[in-house]
Amino acid sequence: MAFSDKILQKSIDPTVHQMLDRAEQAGIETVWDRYEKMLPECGFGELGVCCRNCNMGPCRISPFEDEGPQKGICGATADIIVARNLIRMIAGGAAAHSDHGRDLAHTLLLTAEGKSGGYEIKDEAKLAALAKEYGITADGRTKEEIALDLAKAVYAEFGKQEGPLQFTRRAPQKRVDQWQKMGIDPRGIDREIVEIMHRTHIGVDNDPVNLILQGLKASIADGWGGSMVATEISDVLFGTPEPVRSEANLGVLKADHVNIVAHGHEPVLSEMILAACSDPALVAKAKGLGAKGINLVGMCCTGNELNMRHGIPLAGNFMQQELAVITGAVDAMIVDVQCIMPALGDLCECFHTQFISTSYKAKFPGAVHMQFNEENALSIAKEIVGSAVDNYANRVPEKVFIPEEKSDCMVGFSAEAIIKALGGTLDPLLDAIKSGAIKGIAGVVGCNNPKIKHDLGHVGLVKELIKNNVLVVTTGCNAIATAKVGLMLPEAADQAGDGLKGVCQSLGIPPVLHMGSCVDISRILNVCAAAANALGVDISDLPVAGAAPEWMSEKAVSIGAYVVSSGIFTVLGTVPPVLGGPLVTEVLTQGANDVVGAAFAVETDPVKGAGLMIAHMDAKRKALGI
Ligand code: CUV
Ligand code: SF4
Repeated sequence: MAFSDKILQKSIDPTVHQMLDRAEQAGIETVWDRYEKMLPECGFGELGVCCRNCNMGPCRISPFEDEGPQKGICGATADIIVARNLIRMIAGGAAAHSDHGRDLAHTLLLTAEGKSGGYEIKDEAKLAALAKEYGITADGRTKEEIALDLAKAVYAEFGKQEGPLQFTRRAPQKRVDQWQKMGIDPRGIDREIVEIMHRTHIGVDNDPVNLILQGLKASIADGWGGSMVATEISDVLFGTPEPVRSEANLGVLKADHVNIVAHGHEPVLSEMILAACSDPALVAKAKGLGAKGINLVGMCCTGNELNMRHGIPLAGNFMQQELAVITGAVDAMIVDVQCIMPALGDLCECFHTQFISTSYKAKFPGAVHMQFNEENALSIAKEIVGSAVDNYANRVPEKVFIPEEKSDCMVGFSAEAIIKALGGTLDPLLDAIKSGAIKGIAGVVGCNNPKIKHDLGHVGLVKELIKNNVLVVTTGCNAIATAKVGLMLPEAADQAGDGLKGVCQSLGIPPVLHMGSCVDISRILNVCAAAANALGVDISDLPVAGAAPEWMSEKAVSIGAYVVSSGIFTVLGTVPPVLGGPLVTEVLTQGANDVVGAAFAVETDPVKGAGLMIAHMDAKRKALGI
């Protein structure tokens, strides 16, 4: 099939070309069309100089020094406005991740009390390790008793008035000392987020640097707090991921099966949907309607959670959520929270797809709401899946077109699984770094964004890194992008430089390791902390770097902030709305080095972005004398 240049330039993924062509023929709009209609995007917003924090405004600062307003009505300068807006983005992102973490703590609590409907404690070793970390005695107690104490302790982290957050103490002592010196060692997770909202209210904090420090503090409460809670408690309840084979891309949909897409973030829902999909009565019902079975696939981070733990196929990343519906083969799109486009409502009306929302926190126009709760989790999940199965009868075969493309992948590299693959300690990895076989480790993460050719940022950057012997660890939509192009196969070692190739071949691992969903960036922090502790240095001394080549969400802003606060140089592939504040821009790209030993860079070209990361690793290697 030949596609127009207009379509080809939107993505590197052939399934996207096919679906966009279909959409065009059917006169259906997608995120790319809406993006084009939005152009030119608001220049004030792009620069971050628009303020709506009080009703004397809205105010916007002129980008020209000798023309137009240079201060808001209250007197706020461009830097004040930019800093306030930026840390409000961090508050939004940290709140999203941490509320996800809180939901997991809640599920653990109910499970320990015997009140949850269908959950159990799957990873007792992790439960014991976490209990020890929190000073909870395990001797002679049942797993439920231990879990109850742990759930209460973890729950308390959110509303704690004074610090510290327990998991922050996994960071090297030098890092913690520096956070304390700068006043950014966080207290309760909720408290830091609330303090951002307070300090950005009109007439409170009007010092851009002071504002940014609070942003970093809240972001640390996300990365080493809320997100880490989400990851660790998910592992206790659902199992710590281990290497497993799977598949990725829209080709995982099956024409002769009931197709259910689980989209969103929290495994609390998706784990139960998975359990319901193998319910014999529901499978029989699907067969009774002429389907061969029920095919559950994942989208975005909930997809990553299912993929890492169970090898459930990944249908696609953020920019493919509408495209899945456009195949005409999706009988239900089941969502919970985060990164779910409200556009899905109207779109599903053009097809038979049932759009099912499940969280009281996230309702959508055009969706059927089936409220999920932990107490009756399995029975509600069965109802939801039952509804999807019923809807198979409404599928219009002439409207079905499923692209063939999909790739195999090997996923499930939790920190524990990586250490196991290395033979029980991090030493072989550290030795490979010392010898130079591996130049360093890059965490490449984050969303898709129509501002960048879909997946080009992700794949272009990752390919350049592995070619230069950089081991890549990944989460989120980058993980899905790299899985789709086969970079998560051991055979992809062929695309790596000789040193990395040798290491991957001897261990039988891919050069790109899937570490999970966005909250699982906490797994990357844990690996970095363990490596730094093993070498007796700070994280900022390691030859490591981060990148978010196609980021778009507020969560990504919080992630970037905590990764930099953890001492890791980070490259952003889309421009953050800060350039209207020269001081803020300087602090983020330079000054942060003096505060947390790392800073941001912005580079929209993926190959050049990789180059910045490699140069950073070379400099860190030199400083370490390796
Ligand atoms: Ni939470 S935050 S688009 S699904 S990575 Fe994907 Fe990941 Fe960004 Fe959202
Ligand atoms: Fe304008 Fe200041 Fe009000 Fe913002 S807080 S809208 S800059 S007056």
